Amino acid sequence: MAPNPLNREREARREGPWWRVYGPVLFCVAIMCAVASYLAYVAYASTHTAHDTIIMIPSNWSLRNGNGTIQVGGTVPGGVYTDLLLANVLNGGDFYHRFNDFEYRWVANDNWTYSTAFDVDPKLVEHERVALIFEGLDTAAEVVVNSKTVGESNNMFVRYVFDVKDYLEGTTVNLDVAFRSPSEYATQKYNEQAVDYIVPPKCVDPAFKGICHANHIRKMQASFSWDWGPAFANSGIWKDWHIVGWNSLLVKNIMFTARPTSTLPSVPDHSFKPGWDVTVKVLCDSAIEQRQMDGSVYVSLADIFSMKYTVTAVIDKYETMLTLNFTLEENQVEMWWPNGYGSQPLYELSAVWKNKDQSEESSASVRVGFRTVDLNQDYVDEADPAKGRHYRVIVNNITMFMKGTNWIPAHVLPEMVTEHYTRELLKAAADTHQNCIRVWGGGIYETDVFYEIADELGLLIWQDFMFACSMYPVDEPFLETTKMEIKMQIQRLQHHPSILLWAGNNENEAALRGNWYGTASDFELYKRDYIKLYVDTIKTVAVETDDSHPFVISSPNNGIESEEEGHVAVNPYSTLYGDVHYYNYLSDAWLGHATPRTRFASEYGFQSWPVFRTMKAVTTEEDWNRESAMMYHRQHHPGGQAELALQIGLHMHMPPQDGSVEVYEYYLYLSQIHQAVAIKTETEFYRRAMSDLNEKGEGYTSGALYWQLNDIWQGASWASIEYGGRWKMLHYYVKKFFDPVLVSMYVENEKLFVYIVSDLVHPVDDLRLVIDLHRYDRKERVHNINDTVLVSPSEASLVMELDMWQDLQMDQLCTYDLYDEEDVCFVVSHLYHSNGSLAAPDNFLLFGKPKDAFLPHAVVWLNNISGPTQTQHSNWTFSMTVRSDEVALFVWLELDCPGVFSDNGFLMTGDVEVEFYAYEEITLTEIEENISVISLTDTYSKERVSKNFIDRAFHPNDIMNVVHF
Ligand code: BMA
Repeated sequence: MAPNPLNREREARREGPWWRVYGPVLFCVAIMCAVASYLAYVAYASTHTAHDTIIMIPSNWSLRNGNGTIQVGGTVPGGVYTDLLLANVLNGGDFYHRFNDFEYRWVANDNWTYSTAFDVDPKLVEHERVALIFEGLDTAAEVVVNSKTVGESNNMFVRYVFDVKDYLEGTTVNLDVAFRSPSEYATQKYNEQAVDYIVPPKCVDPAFKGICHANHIRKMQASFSWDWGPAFANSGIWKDWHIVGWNSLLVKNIMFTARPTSTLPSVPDHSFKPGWDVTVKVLCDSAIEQRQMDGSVYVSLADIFSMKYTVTAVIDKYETMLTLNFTLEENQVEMWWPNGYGSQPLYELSAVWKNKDQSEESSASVRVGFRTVDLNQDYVDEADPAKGRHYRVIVNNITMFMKGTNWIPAHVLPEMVTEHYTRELLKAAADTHQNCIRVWGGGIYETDVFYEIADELGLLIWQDFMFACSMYPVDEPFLETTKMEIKMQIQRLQHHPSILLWAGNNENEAALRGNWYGTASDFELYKRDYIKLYVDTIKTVAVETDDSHPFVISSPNNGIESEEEGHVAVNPYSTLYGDVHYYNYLSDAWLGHATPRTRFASEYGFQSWPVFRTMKAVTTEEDWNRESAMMYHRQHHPGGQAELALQIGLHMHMPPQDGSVEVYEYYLYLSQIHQAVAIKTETEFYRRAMSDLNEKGEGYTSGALYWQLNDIWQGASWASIEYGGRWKMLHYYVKKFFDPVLVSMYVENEKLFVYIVSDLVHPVDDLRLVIDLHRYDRKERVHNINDTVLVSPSEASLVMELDMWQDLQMDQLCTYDLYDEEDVCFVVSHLYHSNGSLAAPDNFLLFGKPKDAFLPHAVVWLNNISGPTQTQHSNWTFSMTVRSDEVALFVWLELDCPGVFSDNGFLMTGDVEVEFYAYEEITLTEIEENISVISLTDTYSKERVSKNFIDRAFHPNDIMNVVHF
């Protein structure tokens, strides 16, 4: 499971002494740097072609610490941690090994300088303007050219352009980028602010094991730690950079807005291709200040449209925006659709600037899509405004239920995240029927390639601005840099069809109203600051820069209602307005009785641990105990260990601690079962609530974004995918509970309610719904009820209401010794088309708790493993039959090869055919040697497992390595 370069490197390190391991690594890195520099140049040159313009990207960097005791090679783009790792200054195997976050903390506490020297083409300085352009500096740095300071940075999310024409004396230029320790810088800012008043939190919760004052530095907030991640506060030139000499305009971004010229149909009609009024804004860095400049812009859209515009650029403070309009006729382009609603056609849009005498040109190109987005907040009942407002997403005139999740940084060091890994994670979202990803506000504005992949996969992006779980300063420099950040990020990202909306912050309205950081005694002061930052500054800049996407001030938030209540609502978690983040670790998560019937659930979740194979890579034997220091170290959520133990213990037997590795593995596995069923329960609740209101006006739920998709490291977290890419049990459940058609069951007042929820835009009739009643002690169903049903489009409807005693006859069919009937039986749903194929994934509901249920021990084994074959999913598809001698719960298959199973974590009442889709070439023998299978009753006792193993007569080809170490 290692799509990430760091993991591959880890493998390499295990294999030999450093010189054998690092020799090739360093050689490869050197080659890669040279190739990357060249490719960066080519990439830059291809999107920003220049006639007379000169662009240079010198690549020989070195790195030294504050007092010069450490001097190593530097990588740009990159970061200090990676360079120190490659130079073997940081050791200890895997970057995330054990307590490395503590052991490497000194790196964040030191100052670091990147230096390079290069020869300058004398022609460069002959240009009107010569600038050093950094697409990203992380974070507080002084930029020094030939011993003179040319500029400073203080915001990781801002693009810096430093004028250097007057500093490039001589042929060789020395460039230093001197970064201040991020922790020391943040502390200084906090102290300076505290002279006036404190902008809290004073520090993160001790459970985070983090660094204080992230809110005082414009940097990835989670790099100072979070409740799912470690503190590794990096420094470095983390994005591309170059030196440019130019005379007129340098194109840097293209913004794109398209509005249909006719009303879009309210049911998707893929043959309908409306005309579009298009506005293209070409954003340029100008070589001269405050003048007008004549020239021309050539705009082209794929091979559909091209036009030369003669323009007079009006230059404002070195920045120029050229606005060009055109109209596309009907049938010229196809519409872009979110995942599940149609395809994602993308069109190349390019703009080429040429100055008047055509001596200079510069260009950029982006891929765009044609769609409309809206966040509708109409009253749910015009006649009764007290019932609140909708919060529903409308794309291309279709109201769509948002199914998705929240994205955090895929690694604490952005330079470690490859395009391949980003694609794998986003594809895992799309492959599980998701259509919306919230880029959460404590990470980074993601890479261009992240949004390009989202465009391709039809994933709508709810884009937070990077302010999370804190109060923030509002001094002038802070507001100034924030304005630049918001404007630049919107200008960079706005053209992507995947962008759904902008949101000002994560949970800061809720934090202020709920007094999370002790602000209540000075509420008015902090409220004033809140409004100054998010309303007066961020909202103003966002709305001025882009009028083509909705803007909301916070998440959670009551939308229009929050604004009407003065931006800090009395209850930002209102179920009648806006979105809600809901976490409840104390009540029974498998019942979910306390879940709020919100308009839009933008965060909810439960923790689990990665499986043993993942934990093993960064731990040693002494850590393999759920109470070990290591496990507490990697549990950053305050009270998280106890909450997990509570939730697991509510439903399953917690294996007694005997110090064995098996018991440790069982604990990790049980945590994943708890999480998968808990989030399934809650998500189904939200989906069932999409079509009606209760008497309080709650309902019309229109989105469920669980917390969280991915992991930043190997630790306790809410993620559905482990660090490295392995799907947790939850992610297999996501694929089922987000299916366009869901059969969902729950029990209330001794009745089984069966809903069908459909996101399909067309009705489906002639379906047969079967509810099977099963006992745990026999594989054949004991009763079934079936009916023909019709699935209405975009609707949740109650299709069966069964009395547990009269209809399901549980009092007769589910008795066993002294067990309650509920503890002996469970139900499984099937929905079939008339031709017998499945119209929805099978679903289940356990009436009792497995720990109270009569569960015979199940022996599960694998039979007939074969492959590889080529399928649409993978070139290396393996198939197998999973068998069990009894009903088996939460059957879990595991392999170390990157790839996914067609199903996992399932219930077995008979044989199950499963496929494994390997991402990389692997042989049948490797699969057979590596695969393992476990089910719930294996966790009851090691002895019982081995006894059953010995008792049974197996076919010699059957595989039954119940636990695999
Ligand atoms: C919300 C998020 C994150 C956090 C998660 C789990 O508060 O916005 O800040 O990681 O819940 O606690």
